[in-house]
Amino acid sequence: MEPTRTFGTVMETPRVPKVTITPDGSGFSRAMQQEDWGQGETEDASVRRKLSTSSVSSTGSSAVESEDDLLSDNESKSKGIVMLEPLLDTGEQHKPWWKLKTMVQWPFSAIQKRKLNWVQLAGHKGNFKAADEGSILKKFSENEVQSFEKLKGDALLPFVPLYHGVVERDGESFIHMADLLASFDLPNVMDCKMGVRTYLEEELVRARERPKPREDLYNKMMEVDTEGPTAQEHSQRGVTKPRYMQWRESMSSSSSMGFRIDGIKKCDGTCRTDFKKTRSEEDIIEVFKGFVEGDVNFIKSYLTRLLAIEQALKTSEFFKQHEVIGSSFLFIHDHTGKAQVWIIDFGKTTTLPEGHVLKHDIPWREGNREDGYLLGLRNLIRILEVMSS
Ligand code: I3P
Repeated sequence: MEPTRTFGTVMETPRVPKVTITPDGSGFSRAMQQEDWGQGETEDASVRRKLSTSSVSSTGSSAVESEDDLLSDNESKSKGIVMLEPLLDTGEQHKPWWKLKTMVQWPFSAIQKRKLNWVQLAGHKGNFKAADEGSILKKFSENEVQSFEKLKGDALLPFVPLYHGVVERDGESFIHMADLLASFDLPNVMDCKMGVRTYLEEELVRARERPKPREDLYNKMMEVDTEGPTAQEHSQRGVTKPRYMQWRESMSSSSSMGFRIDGIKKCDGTCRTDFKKTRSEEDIIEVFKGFVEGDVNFIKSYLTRLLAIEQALKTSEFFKQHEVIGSSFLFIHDHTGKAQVWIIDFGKTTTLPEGHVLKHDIPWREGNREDGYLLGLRNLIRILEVMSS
């Protein structure tokens, strides 16, 4: 029997298989089947085509493209499908892209697992390609590239993935960056999306001028709360993107706390994104406890790192001059005791006009572009302080 640590204590308990919950609301778990890998060339090819004709990245899509352009891609994303390209030693460019439900148990061998350890969490459904050992390629996004360029020499540099520049692969542009998981052995990963607002003001303006109700977002809303959509949204079976995002923020802790837990991947390969209604401090603490399996040392390490980030933000010019939307903290730890927090995803991080700076800790009113990032960080710090004491 394997010892399982609970918060503050160590108990002997049988190892219970982790529940795997699909983000598409199907509500059941299963290991990934062979058919998930080889499903029809046609669908793969069509998704690949869509990807290759757009600059969609995990977070940068909406700023640059209309909702129309994104819809079909979003349909697959909203079903929890992430696109991964296997890192194989030979012929990798001729293999089909693998379709993976984000919520599956990994059926990979240990070596494959290690090679795919950069698998992203839901909520960051960007398109990644394998690169040289210790690095990954992420679908190009102008905002993200500009952010990385400006972060060179900024106080935040030690907290963001190492950026190696933009590279071309198979006719597409990718951002070449460090694989944050590479130095971990079977890492546990948690993604917390920062900010009280997760959409850009320009998305709001666009939706107002040209409302585009989306059925996939309506369905996602219905999966969580059948009373979520308004009568009109029910009748049109669609909700606009900002409306969905605002609803997501209010259902979770984004609006109230300035951050939300978006996904967790444990070292056993199980992955959860069913945190849409995780809003209260108590619920958040429970999730953190489960994530670190009761080991308060991880909480302390995370806290130390968040405090360092808070200090860096105070002097960061980049932070002052940018509206930081949809960026996350990636919490990573493994059985060796190593724990880190990284700031990731700058696809929706936008430069403010000359002379405009943000406080990041005052309420958002349309036009002020405030993001509530610091509110989120302070709440996270406070919660971890409570836990570590
Ligand atoms: C998604 C999440 C993503 C967002 C995506 C949403 O909702 O808010 O951040 O992508 O929009 O569907 P959920 O977490 O409930 O799955 P962006 O941050 O890139 O806007 P999308 O469907 O337009 O990709």
